[in-house]
Amino acid sequence: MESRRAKDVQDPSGICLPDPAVGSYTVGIAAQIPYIREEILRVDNMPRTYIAHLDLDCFFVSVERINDPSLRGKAVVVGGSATGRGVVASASYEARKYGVRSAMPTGQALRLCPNLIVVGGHHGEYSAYSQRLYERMLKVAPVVERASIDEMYLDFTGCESLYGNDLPAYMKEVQKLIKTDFSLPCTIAMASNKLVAKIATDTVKPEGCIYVPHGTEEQFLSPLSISAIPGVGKKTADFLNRKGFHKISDLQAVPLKDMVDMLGAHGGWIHQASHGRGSSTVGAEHTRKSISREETFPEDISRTEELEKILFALVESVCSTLRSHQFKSRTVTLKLRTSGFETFTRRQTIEPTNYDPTIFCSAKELLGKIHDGRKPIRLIGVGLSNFTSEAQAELDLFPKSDKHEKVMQAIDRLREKYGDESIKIGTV
Ligand code: TTP
Ligand code: MG
Ligand code: MG
Repeated sequence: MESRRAKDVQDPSGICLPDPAVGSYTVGIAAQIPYIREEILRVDNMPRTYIAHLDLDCFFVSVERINDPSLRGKAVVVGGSATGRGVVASASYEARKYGVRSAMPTGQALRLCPNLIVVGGHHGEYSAYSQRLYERMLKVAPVVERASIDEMYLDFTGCESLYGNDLPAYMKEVQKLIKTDFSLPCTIAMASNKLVAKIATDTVKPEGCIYVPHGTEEQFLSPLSISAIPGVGKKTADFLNRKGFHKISDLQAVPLKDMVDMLGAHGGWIHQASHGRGSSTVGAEHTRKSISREETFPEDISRTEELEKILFALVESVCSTLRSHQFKSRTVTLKLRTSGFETFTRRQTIEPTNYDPTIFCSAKELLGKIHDGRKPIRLIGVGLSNFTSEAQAELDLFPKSDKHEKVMQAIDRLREKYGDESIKIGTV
């Protein structure tokens, strides 16, 4: 039988790699795990990447404190009711001293902390703050990626001299700016990649600021608990603990092959993460193929009118982002999760638009198809995709309503000047 010899193939990046079809065992794993291949392809003489991860501190509580300053300095949670129903969405750091945490039943939180103040949520407001902060951060960093309602990555690569060759000091300025202009406390971590920056944020919360110098990633991670790695949930942590792994340094000592044998492809990811290797690609929102927002409710909601109210706030938020990038969307997706964790999605194709009422009508219609007005719902989300530029949409033979566009442009200008709450569109 003809023996197959590993032959080199020229990768488009210019680096020679063994042909995965005939490669060694390591290449076999690498071929199954795309990010390992990505690591191999990374070229050394690239500019240093400076990625900041920003996460607002006890976000929902912080917004409530803006509206009611008497809540400052107190043990407060947003979510659930004073009678103990529902779950905690956000807990103030004063409440956390008693062991109160997000996702904990409010009744349990009240038992741990009898003086706890329980506040209902204002979801539209949280989305509005999130949107305004994102738009402000687009003026601070050249590329910004929103990771959730209260966190984002900012890519400062190449901006060192612009900020006095002291980006870590500039992060403190950004933190101050957010406190002054938005009255929101936040934590910022800067590192060479998104993973290390995200892990670092949690080590200095609240109101912390940290820089993990390039080349010290492994050292920084080694004393941390394995559960600090995003993706190491309770199940994986318990499994690894049983095997005697507690700190990230314990994982760093395990060869890739053993890690993959233990946990499959997930083990490959954990191996990379434990060594502080991660992606430093920060995606600008306008390069994304979709824009979506979702809300998990502190208490399940069944009433259609209530769901529609929240849905409208979400639609306003996604449409405003869409317009800021001069895009129109052809596809509207609605997501619902029931109290029993069943998730439903439905989508609809419409004429390209970025007009809130049109997208809301579509989302409302989708909601009517999945929700019977009785089932308790814990999460609702809306997504827009299948984008076209505003200019392209005009060429797409769809009649364009000039009047609607002018109204929305005027609304966006007013919101920019006076804030998102300054003007509201009726949902009737
Ligand atoms: P997080 O950033 O995870 O939490 P946080 O901002 O309240 O606190 P931290 O200082 O630790 O960052 O989530 C952001 C918001 O998302 C949070 O304020 C409320 C909401 N949320 C939920 O509704 N349910 C949840 O289980 C979690 C974790 C968050
Ligand atoms: Mg937060
Ligand atoms: Mg967060």
